[in-house]
Amino acid sequence: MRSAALILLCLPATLGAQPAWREQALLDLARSPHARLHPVPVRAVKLNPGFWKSRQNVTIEKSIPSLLTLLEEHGVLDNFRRLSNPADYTPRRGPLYTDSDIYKWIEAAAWSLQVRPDPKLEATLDKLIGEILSAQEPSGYLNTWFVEDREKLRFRQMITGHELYCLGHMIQAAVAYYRSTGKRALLDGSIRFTGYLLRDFGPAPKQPLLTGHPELELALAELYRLTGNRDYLRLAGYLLSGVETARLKLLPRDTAYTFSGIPFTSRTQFEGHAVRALYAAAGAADYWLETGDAAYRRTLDTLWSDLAAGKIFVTGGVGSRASGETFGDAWELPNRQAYTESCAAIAGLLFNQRMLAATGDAKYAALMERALYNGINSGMDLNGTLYCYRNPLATGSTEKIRNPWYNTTCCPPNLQRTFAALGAYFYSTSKDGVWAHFYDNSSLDWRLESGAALKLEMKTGQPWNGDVSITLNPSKSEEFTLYLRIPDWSGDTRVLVNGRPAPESPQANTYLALKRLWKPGDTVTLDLDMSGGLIFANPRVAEDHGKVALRRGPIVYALEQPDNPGVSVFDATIDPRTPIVAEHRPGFLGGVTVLTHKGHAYPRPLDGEPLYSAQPFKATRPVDLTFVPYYTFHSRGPGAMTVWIPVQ
Ligand code: FUB
Ligand code: ZN
Repeated sequence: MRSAALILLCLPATLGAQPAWREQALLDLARSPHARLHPVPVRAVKLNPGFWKSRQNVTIEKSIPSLLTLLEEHGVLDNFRRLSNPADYTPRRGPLYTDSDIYKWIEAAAWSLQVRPDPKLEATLDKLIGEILSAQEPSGYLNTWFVEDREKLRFRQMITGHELYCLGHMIQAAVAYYRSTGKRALLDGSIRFTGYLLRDFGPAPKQPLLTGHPELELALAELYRLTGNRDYLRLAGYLLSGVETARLKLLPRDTAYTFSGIPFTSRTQFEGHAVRALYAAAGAADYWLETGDAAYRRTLDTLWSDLAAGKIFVTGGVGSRASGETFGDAWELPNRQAYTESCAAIAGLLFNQRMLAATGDAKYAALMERALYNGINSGMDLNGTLYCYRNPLATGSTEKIRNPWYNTTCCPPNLQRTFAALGAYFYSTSKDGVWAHFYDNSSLDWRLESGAALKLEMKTGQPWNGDVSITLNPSKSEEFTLYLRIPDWSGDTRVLVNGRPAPESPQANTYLALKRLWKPGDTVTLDLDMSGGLIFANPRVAEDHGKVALRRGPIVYALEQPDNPGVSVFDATIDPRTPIVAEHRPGFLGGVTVLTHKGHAYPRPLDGEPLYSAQPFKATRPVDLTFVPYYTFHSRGPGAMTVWIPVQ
């Protein structure tokens, strides 16, 4: 194992000139030496009317404003105000991590300003940021929990205390607000707090540090990218190096649960708290993007395979056990008991986003897409005011999964920051061209890395239809490569360039590289294979054995009670010999394609049948089944729902 001190010495001291704030990407890898792909700024991508535009609209118009009201009602802002006003005797409210909720909300609102400038919202943000910073101590320390009687506990409860988790979200909010407005107040505040850490904490003889809830690692990497100050990356490396196990007297159960405190590079599987583990992996991927450390790459590959081979739900959700909010064993993927926190799916998205940037391998984009369209999208309802903490794959008739508020309200602003910035996940550049990762109506207004301006317009019926048309408008004719993601689900994809078949045949789950002299007005069309259909789980997934899930394009479907009167969704079976028919219903659930199927149910409802029988139960009663996109589940209120259906 390399010592922390050695790791620190190996890092070069400076980073080249940083782009102006308006030019900085969502994840700014422009100068990251080990990034193959470079994300684009949020403002460079406009989502046009279509699937994601309506989700983004509802986020900006309803979800972000209504959550601020709720955060105010629950005292999250007052927790700061009371500290700067000695006459205010209001007690602190909420769990110890509420500071992170307002920071995440600020991040979401900040990204939204790039999508839709809003002077009133910006003025609100300025005011809130002023109030938050008024509570910052002269030392730079800022946390509303570890004050007054609890001041003596600062950095003494590092497994559970969330101090560094809150700082991580403060930094991310500050970076977003700076990139959206050029305003530095919150950024300077977060730099002051980070400076406080750097002074007193680190390898011996300084005091030891543990993130406890990883998140700061990602934030420090981004703060390094923004400022060029390598000390921030060194601190991330120190946290990931996990060299303080002995000084902090950490037990194996602590380091497993928190996914911190032992060398990240010694990890061989995902375990413990799912959000913590996946944020740690995202932070470690950031560290690899900056350092190229091969041990990190090996560990990240091992962990990714562990996730993809046995620990991710078909919806892209993650986290099998509600108790402790943890990963389970491989293939332990329970449907109704699934914990699958919205934040865990988002953390998985962030991990895969970084792996994709490092490698350009479509397998990472496939997992991003699976989560985005399903297990993340389900986290916020169609009206933008109800949220899922858990996103199970089956519910009973009375489970209330969608709620306006959670005392632990980490998920709502996490969903908002994802949807507000979503366009920037769609495209990247590399030194040889431009990459399209996902397909929706959108315009890219950015530039190639040669410096030539590039406008690109994408028109599509995705995710309901397979047609995609892309018009490229480079400022002048230029040779570069257009990398098009051929989705893992599209077995037979046709690609035409200016009406002629692409020189190479597209392969599912790869990027098709179209290198040519591109001229203004050139067009590319894709015909994605929407035939879709059944998904079978590895038989080791005991819960799904003998069952199938339905998928069409990137969308996973569910059988919900309101669409299937006369049969319990738990008594329905699929007949694999009978077609699954897609039918678009423009006015239904915001406009969706439903799937219908002539399946079978048991002659009598199973809840009236014996628990055990010497004869097999046979579903012989023909029934018409209608499936809706999983992400819309419970749009009509709580009710029975299931993704996996037995095959008869
Ligand atoms: O602990 C802070 C947040 O609350 C975590 O990220 C979530 O999993 C929830 O436990
Ligand atoms: Zn959450």
